[in-house]
Amino acid sequence: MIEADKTVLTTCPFCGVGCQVNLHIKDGMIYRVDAPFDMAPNYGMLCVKGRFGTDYVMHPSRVKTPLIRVNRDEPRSNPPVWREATWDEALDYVAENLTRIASEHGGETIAAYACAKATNEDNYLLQKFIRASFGSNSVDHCARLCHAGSVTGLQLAIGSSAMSNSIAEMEHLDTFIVTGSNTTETHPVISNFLKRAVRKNGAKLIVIDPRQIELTDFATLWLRQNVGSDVALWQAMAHVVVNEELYDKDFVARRTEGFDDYIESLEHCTPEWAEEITGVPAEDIRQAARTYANAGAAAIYWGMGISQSVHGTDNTLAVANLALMCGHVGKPGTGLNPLRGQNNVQGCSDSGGLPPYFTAYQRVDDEAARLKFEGAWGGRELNPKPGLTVTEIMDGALDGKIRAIYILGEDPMSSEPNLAHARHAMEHLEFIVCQDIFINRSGEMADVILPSTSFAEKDGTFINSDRRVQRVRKAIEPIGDSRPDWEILCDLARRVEARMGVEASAGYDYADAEEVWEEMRSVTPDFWGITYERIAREGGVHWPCPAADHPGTPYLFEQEFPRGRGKFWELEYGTDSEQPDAEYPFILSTGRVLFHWHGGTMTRRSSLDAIWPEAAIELHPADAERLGLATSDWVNVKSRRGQITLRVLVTGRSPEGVVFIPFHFAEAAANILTNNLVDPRAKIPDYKLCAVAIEKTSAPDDRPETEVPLTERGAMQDRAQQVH
Ligand SMILES: Nc1nc2c(c(=O)[nH]1)N[C@H]1C(S)=C(S)[C@@H](COP(=O)(O)OP(=O)(O)OC[C@H]3O[C@@H](n4cnc5c(=O)[nH]c(N)nc54)[C@H](O)[C@@H]3O)O[C@H]1N2
Ligand SMILES: Nc1nc2c(c(=O)[nH]1)N[C@H]1C(S)=C(S)[C@@H](COP(=O)(O)OP(=O)(O)OC[C@H]3O[C@@H](n4cnc5c(=O)[nH]c(N)nc54)[C@H](O)[C@@H]3O)O[C@H]1N2
Ligand code: SF4
Ligand SMILES: [Mo]
Repeated sequence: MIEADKTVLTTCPFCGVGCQVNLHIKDGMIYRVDAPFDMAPNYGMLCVKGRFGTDYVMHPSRVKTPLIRVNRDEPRSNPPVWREATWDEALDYVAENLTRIASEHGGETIAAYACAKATNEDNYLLQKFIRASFGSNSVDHCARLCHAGSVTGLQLAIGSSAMSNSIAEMEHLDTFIVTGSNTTETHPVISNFLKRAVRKNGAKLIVIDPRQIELTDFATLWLRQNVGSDVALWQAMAHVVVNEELYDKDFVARRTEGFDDYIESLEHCTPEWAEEITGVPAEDIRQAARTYANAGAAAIYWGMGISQSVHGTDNTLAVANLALMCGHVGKPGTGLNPLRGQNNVQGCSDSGGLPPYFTAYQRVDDEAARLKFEGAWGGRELNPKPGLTVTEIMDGALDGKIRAIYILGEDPMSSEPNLAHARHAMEHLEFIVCQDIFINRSGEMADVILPSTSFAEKDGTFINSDRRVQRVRKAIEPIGDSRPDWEILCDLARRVEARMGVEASAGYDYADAEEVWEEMRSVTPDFWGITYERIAREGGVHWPCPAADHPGTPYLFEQEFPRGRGKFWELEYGTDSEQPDAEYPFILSTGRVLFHWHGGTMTRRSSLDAIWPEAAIELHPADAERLGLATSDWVNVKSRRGQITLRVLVTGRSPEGVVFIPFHFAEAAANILTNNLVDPRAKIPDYKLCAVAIEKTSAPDDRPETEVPLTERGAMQDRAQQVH
């Protein structure tokens, strides 16, 4: 029996549930992870990633010293040749190049990717540095590739995009809809609460998803719509609610606007009309609408199936229209709940990691907000023009609008759609800095790697999916010469300011992460009442929390919406997605599996990789038969953008004509195939729909057969889901 030297309470670094974990430390190593039974949000539960996946922290390939690329005269796509550098050398080199580019081409040609894995304190300082030193507001992060559709839609409908209700309400639900969220694999602990609501409370669950996910086993009703047809389905549900007068007249009158025009626009959206488009029987649409509308309280949870679409904004508006109509917002057990993905994606947005906003959605083009930040940041003049988004930054690299990118813990070369386009854009850049714990695919194209500490080696805060500000606590010493992100940024910002000869520094002298939080809190009314001391006492505090004696806000919009009244938006079903044709006859949907994380930078360096070591394409049995394919056969999958090679997993989870590939595996990167077409308003790519062709091939020489046969892994995944 190992006895811990110490046990440190902190927050899981993987998903937006924000589970509280105890790291058990012996001789500077994490040797065990468990969870306290008395703490929200997870009350002792953890999924396989939180419990067994944090060993990436100690992987030998952690970057241990700053690295400078030697072969800069070669194309960026060539394998990098690195030389180790001291911190002084590397930071001076970065400061020199960024100041030079800013003076030659203007500060606005410098862009940054904030990091939904890093802390609020880290991200606050990144956006402060980029905005204050370079006058550039082009600071964005992976939320653009994630909930941008949800955010844009919800801003239009109600003026706020955070998840409206808390995780704690979930197990008491009465009725709820889960759509476009494979919750069991992506928010496993949340899915436990949802399953508990069904099992223990007898709650009614409606799943709306083209793929069979584990939650369909718990559903009263499963609507299996055609990929990308959501708007028609929700419009038809609204049609039923209006037709049968099931809407909440009082709520509509008191809290909303635009209802009359909206219902007029719905006239043609009958369930029969929607059946044609969605493939869902009209009777099921009626039943779903009645179940949701007639409930005393009903919640909607959604994920990437709604957001990641060329009509992600419309999808979200369609969802919001129905919720507003039925009055299922602003009360416990209701709400519009986009489940946030990354451990700190909510916090990264809240900390100012978005082009138009300082902290907590204070706009850069709002003069009062800007003057406040100018005052707090040494009087540096700030740019009132919102900057570019992630997808625009990539395009900007191609036309010279963007010359340098500072990437804090993101991996566009795995996560962007149409990687050939992304690679081309990266190749065009003059200067790329990657500040990460590993050299990921994007790092391989960088000029400099700055090694940061992982969550286990630093202090700070994360904000989870239900807006709960929680602590991250240092448990082990930094690996090698790595330093906390916030500290690196301060050191660099001081060097840039020295070169620019600024009169007054924007202020980068902090003793610790808490001092950074204190500054953030002082300029952010929504965080005012939240201190490290209070988080230690209460475990976590839900923002908005405007005063020390304010209890925090577990659910939003009780009295009114941030935009005043909730607004109904008229919608027209249509699609701009790439459609399958004779040459590319299958629809490709991409997403996740339980054991892996995004480009795999972390999980493929953890013990989880042994359980799920290889990419596979899910193929419906009827399609497999037609193509003469069986599980474990190798196939080439081709789209108009590129081709990958991987093995087949025959399963009825995907509907006929639709294939699914997780995007975790660099050797068969799904994003070589995906399309960089975006939603015109949210700029989010169409990750859930592009056209592909499949052909049988032989095993590639460079890809060893893995030890666990695919069939067994499929079964293992099913078992893992049942164990929770
Ligand atoms: N294990 C693991 N967990 C994760 C992550 C991870 O990489 N690995 N990433 C985290 C992040 S950042 C995020 S954003 C979340 C994402 O969490 P999810 O959104 O749950 O993840 P996806 O796998 O993208 O699955 C989306 C769901 O959308 C469905 N879908 C596909 N097409 C459509 C459609 O046209 N309409 C609708 N309504 N649904 C459709 C798919 O069948 C799938 O069930 O997961 C987080 N959790
Ligand atoms: N085909 C397809 N593509 C997708 C999606 C999809 O569904 N399908 N989903 C999209 C979505 S929802 C998302 S959110 C994006 C995710 O895309 P990314 O955010 O680009 O992916 P991650 O692999 O999570 O990148 C996190 C990086 O942070 C590093 N890191 C971890 N901890 C720290 C830290 O403390 N400090 C620093 N500096 N670095 C750290 C990790 O090593 C890793 O390199 O992918 C998108 N791409
Ligand atoms: S559910 Fe999410 S936060 Fe909880 S242990 Fe799993 S990955 Fe970590
Ligand atoms: Mo995400």
